[in-house]
Amino acid sequence: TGLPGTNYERTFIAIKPDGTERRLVGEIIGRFEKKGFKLVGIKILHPTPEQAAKHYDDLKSKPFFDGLVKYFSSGAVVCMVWEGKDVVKTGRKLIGETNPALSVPGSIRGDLCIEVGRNIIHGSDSTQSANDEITLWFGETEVTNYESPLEKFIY
Ligand code: 3AN
Repeated sequence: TGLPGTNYERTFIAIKPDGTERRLVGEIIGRFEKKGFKLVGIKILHPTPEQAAKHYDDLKSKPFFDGLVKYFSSGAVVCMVWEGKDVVKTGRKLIGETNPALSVPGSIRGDLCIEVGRNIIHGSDSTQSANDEITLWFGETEVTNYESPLEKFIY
């Protein structure tokens, strides 16, 4: 974005209520951190059904939409912004396929969950939806720009 310390693209990652409830927050953050991505925004909140519906607006014609909104607004969600080279695409790889049954071992869903309707984590599927989702969940002052000199060991 041109701001100091902001050299790469960003993605929106959310740990859904089942992930939070199952105490997988540290595990999931650890995987993104160990990969080398930079955490630039984080908060925990209990979404309203309205917020959940807005977040999944592109899926509103799907038969599972109502259940999805109920699930996403059923408890505490950890909302994060992660930054790094190709973080949108690579973040999706770390997460695995939408259906955990098709997710390879080693991926978050492949290792940690079973059901598509309880797949513990969300990650933006494009840089466009990343921007939209970051704007939906975070205020401008809630996402930081900080220099990370140790990134010279990553890039
Ligand atoms: P992803 O989360 O991998 O981007 P999307 O955007 O197609 O996948 O779906 C969003 C969420 O909707 C999924 N994470 C999952 O919780 C739910 N979902 C997707 N497909 C189904 C399905 N066939 N049945 C039930 N829930 C689904």
